Amino acid sequence: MEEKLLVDIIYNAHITELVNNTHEFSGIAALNIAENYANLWHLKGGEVAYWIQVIFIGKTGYGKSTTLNKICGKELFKTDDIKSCTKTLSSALYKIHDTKNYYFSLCDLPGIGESTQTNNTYAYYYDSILKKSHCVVYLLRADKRDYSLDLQILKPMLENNEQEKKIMVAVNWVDAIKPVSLSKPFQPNQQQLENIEEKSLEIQKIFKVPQTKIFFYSATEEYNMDKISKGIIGILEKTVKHELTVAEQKLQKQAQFKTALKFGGLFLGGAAAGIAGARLYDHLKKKK
Ligand SMILES: Nc1nc2c(ncn2[C@@H]2O[C@H](COP(=O)(O)OP(=O)(O)O)[C@@H](O)[C@H]2O)c(=O)[nH]1
Ligand SMILES: [Mg+2]
Repeated sequence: MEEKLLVDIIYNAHITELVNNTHEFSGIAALNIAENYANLWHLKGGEVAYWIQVIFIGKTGYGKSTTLNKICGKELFKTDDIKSCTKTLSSALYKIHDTKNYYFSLCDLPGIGESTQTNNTYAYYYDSILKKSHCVVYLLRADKRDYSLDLQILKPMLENNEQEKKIMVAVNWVDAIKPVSLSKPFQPNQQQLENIEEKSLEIQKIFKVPQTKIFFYSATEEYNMDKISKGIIGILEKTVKHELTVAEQKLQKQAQFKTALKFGGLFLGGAAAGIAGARLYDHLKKKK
């Protein structure tokens, strides 16, 4: 079927820029992208690109853009953008190969919860987004109790056996949980911690999602941002496994032919990629 997803590329840089700001992402520079349909995107001007995609979904005002900006280390995504009723993805695109069109994409999906006629019509849309993403960060708010829209969007995603492994639930606005803590930098007080625990149980029950997939944080207070990045990496280690396995097979084949290809070269990337790449790679080998 013809791919109808459109991406607005709002920023383009090399992966080292992202890694310099979010160290947890160092292994991403080492990802080897399979040139298959799931990873394929068409660039303006007819060029094709292959990319690993992380997408942020959540109701307007929950902090998607703020979170993405913290990860990127720049104000790339407009915050408080209430009128973003387009259904277009906005992407910050980071190049992870010197010659090939291989990228890592951080994507913002605006517009959720602004239209009343939504959901059945968009079920197909969300499904195709899921298929084209390797990690879905679904945002909730720690200080809100209305899950009706999230039940319509997130729950079906979690019930999809093929796609469920891609999803993590990021619960933002932890600082706004009662009773509000006055400490600077923000640290939750004892009662907040208890309320976070209660909230976690509630989310586990409502969405039938395991605790290991739920991450509490605050984007503005920069509390637990590292947990979010590590959560993303944890998911990519599973969902991009195919690509890494293919890379490993290639490596073995080439070793048989006694080519002088260096390990680091096969796994792409600059100097930073080597160690982190090997780590990710070892980790996956151990899992087998
Ligand atoms: N108190 C608090 N405010 C936040 C937090 N995260 C985002 N915000 C604020 O929420 C508003 C909407 O954020 P934005 O990133 O535009 O949400 P988006 O619509 O999901 O992209 C902005 O004014 C942010 O400063 C948070 O963790 N705590
Ligand atoms: Mg936004």
